[in-house]
Amino acid sequence: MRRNQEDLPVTGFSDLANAVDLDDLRRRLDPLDFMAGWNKHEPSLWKEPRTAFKPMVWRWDAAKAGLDAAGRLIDAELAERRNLFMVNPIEGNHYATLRTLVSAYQMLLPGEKARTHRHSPNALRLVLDVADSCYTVVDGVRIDMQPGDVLLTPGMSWHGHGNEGSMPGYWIDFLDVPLVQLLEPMFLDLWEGLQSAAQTTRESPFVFTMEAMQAQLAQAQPDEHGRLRIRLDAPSMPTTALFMEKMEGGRSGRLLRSTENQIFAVVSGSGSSRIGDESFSWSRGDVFVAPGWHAVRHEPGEDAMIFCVSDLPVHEKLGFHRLRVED
Ligand code: 1HN
Repeated sequence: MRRNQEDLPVTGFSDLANAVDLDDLRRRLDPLDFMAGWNKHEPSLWKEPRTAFKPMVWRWDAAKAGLDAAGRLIDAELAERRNLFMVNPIEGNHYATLRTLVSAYQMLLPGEKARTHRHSPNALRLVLDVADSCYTVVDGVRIDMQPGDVLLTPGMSWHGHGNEGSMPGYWIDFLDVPLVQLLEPMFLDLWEGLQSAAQTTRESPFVFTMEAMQAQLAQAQPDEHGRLRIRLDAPSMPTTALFMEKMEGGRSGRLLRSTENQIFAVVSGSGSSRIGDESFSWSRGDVFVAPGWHAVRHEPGEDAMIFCVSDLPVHEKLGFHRLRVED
């Protein structure tokens, strides 16, 4: 509601000047929408990060069963996107997976189209199970999906999906929507139906194929923390860092604590990870998350590959990033 100047309390400075004690002064400041800094309800600063978001795991077998049931009950046109969001179960949250990021499992049935739109949030997907002819159209270019591919749809790029194959297609979406909601530069435009594709390709700055990532990993040297991981070269994604990490069964990693928020998706293999004080087991298709400043250690039970989406570039660009080796 718009407040007019006339609705504002008429409070002269003399009223403040006449305050007899601190309680009285606070009462007189209240209607002027001032809060006395010595009277804060809760501290505004603290010694170390203390995120409300919780470490969590979401299971692919449950998500698949949910999506298959949804496939009987709602079509992609009506749903706009048939997806299951991974909602961090903290008070007051109905959407975000972590403070800045959201992820969802999505499914498209054979013959279905998910109509084209564009929005300021940056999006990407990790392909789980698809057969032939399941694709995304990004700015008029069709990119066919293969399992393990990472497909980018940067902010304000037109994107929609189609499935002309014989099997349902399943993938995991990752977006910086909660960050955009916080900063508020949200824009959305809708296309009429699915944008047609003038060309089809598997070679584009918007797709990292499993073959290409495997080849790059085969050449990679362990990083300073002993991780065999590559960072996907994605300059079109200013808010997220994308990593593919290969792990050897039985070989645990270092215990690392970083300010970034991290979502991990299991591409292959199984194991468990310590996040903060908890331990989460995982296998192919599962998604688990480490909110900022939680110590993380991966403990693969067998050879595994894990994809990570992190808001690291935001922390780095703003000068907030810190990383501590805990062991
Ligand atoms: C979106 O555009 C897609 O294009 C998936 O498939 C998930 C979640 C929030 C906002 C936009 C998609 C999304 C989304």
